[in-house]
Amino acid sequence: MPRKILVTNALPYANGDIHLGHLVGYIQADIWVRFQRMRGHSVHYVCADDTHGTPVMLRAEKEGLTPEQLIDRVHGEHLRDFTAFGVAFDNYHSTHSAENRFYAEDIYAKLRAGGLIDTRSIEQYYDPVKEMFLPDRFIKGECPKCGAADQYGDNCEACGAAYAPTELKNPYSAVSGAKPVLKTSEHYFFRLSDERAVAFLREWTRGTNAAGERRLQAEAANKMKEWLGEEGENKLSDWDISRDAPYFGFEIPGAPGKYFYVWLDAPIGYLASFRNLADKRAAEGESIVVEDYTDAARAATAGTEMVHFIGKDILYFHALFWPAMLKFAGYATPSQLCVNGFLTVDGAKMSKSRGTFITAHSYIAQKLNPEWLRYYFAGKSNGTMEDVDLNLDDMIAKVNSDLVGKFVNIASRCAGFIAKRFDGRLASELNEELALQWGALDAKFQMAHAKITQAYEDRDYSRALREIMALADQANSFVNDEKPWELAKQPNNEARLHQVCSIAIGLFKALTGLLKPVLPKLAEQVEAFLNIAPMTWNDALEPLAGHTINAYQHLMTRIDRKQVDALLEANRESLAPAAAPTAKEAKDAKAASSQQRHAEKQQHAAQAAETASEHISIDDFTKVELRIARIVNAEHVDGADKLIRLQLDIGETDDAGAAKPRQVFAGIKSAYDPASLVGRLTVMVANLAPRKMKFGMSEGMVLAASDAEGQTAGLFLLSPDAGATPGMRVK
Ligand code: B3M
Ligand code: ZN
Repeated sequence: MPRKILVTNALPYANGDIHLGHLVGYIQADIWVRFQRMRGHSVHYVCADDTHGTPVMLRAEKEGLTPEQLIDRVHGEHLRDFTAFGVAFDNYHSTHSAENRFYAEDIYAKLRAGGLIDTRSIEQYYDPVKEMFLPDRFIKGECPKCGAADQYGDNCEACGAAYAPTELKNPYSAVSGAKPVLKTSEHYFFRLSDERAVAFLREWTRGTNAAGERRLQAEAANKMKEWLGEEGENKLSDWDISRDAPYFGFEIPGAPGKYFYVWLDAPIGYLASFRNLADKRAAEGESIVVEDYTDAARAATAGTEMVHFIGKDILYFHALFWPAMLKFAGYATPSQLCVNGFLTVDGAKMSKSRGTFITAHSYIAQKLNPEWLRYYFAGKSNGTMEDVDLNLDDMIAKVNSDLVGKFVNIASRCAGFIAKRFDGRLASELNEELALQWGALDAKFQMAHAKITQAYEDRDYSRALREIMALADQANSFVNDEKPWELAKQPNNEARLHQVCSIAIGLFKALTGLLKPVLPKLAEQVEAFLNIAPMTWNDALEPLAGHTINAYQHLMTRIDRKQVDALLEANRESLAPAAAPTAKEAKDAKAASSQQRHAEKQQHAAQAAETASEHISIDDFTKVELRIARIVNAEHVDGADKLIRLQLDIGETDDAGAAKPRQVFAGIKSAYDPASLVGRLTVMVANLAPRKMKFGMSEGMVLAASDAEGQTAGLFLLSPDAGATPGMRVK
């Protein structure tokens, strides 16, 4: 029975460019969609721009546009970029659409009828000049903990403290510079803490999809456990779903001047895009029954699935608010969440000054082949939430050796003979010995096929590609052993040459079919060259005996390091002062739990790093309090393979005047025997926020040197010259 799956990708914000960090999740989803379709399943694949909220409103104003004009322009840019990378949505819609308003109002009305909407007065900062309430990210001031200047309203990038914007010292509005005033206003809340919601989410977490696969990856399920707490416990807080005018969004019915918070209608955009798709298709005479996917009862009968691909920073919204909203509005809940990690480039956060904050558009403009990146990202995707690192040298090596050196090479070495000597016709029979060889190779392909199928299903594309490349190795050894270029020079070996090349072309066809979800463009070129219909998953391994193929056309070039350098250069920004960071509204959810705050903080940090310049001021440096420390004790930690527990004397004492060393867990066990450390001096960061670890509190950090890869060359603790004493400041 074919599966009926609605697949979505997270909706990118309509106020920024698509960059390679976005593409990880989109390429992963697109590969899965193409694979499922090749298998004969029915898939609708939709996405949209996430258009609402304060940042879009302010950005439009800055550019002298209406929000509608801004989101129109960005919509075109986003769709252009996805299309260029082969991410082939059936529909790319917008959350600022009639369909989205309909679903948002419908879901809200049903939640309200179900007693899950509350109103409450809350006090919030208000910009008296701009006459608007300020999201946390638009309030700045001095950190209440460490006093660092110019910190955002929710957390301090200097000391890491999290706080409410009202705790900032000398706050000012990042919009107008005015001193904000506290103002009360009525907000609407979705009662996530209702015990019905908690009970439902516990059960939903444990579910599986139609293929029997778990709804949530192991790491996501663990997060859910953490958020939901133990059975009987209720750790969820209600969710603030309204914002006051002025706001770019949908006004809440019956609540003039109140708007749905952008995150309320963002995921509803999945449904809106799907409805819009169905309407477009209906006009072309094709019918998609939307309710079979959206209505809880009908979806259960129809056996449809809804699968969301998202980044790990928005798990909280998709695993708690979203399923609960759908459930209590009578809508079908998600069958599965596929969560991907963040992208790093050459092991570090993407950076504008290094040129590693690479936009999708620049990659295309520099004429790099999008399928190189698809192949590389696929090889780095294993179906978990782990971060993905784009190592540019590694990408060059992989693409050149796997795709050009192994895969394309099979065809380029054999196709010419078929065209020149045999009129483009593949052999229809094999001699006994070659038939045996072919049989053995075919058996290997058949066996691997099942494993590759499972790997794609699991979104473990790296495993799939390893299997496929092992098959390519087999095919290459066959060609290397048979040496068609030598057969071609020998008299009376025409038949063997014909058969050998035909076998090789058959294997090449099979490899192409297996790679097709990852490399759709290349596969299309190969299908044209082989003169065959678009391959499905099951006919990839069908032999081509006696078939006539077309002339071989060049399929793929190698990557040249120069192209990659030019790409970095094109993305490198001068060391201009950091641009105002794009605020993300996700941050100001008042009722956010600390876990949500944590996820958001990670996002802020990532954003800050994206926009920060490479230089820091002396003030930034002096924020780090470095002190000489004496290691007074060092010991192994039970159950930790990397850590040593250190007691560090930096001259601090307790109330009674007794020495009070700091406890620090240091990841230096691979390099040091604890006994050898006792008594020596080193340098510690003394004002790092204390961190609760599994083994106890860690109250700082010691400094050690290591190479870029981390530790292949060892780890080296720093020591001061003779004369330094515990507690001295290092500056
Ligand atoms: N626009 C946040 C993000 O791009 C948000 C996703 C919405 S998915 C419904 O990370
Ligand atoms: Zn601070």
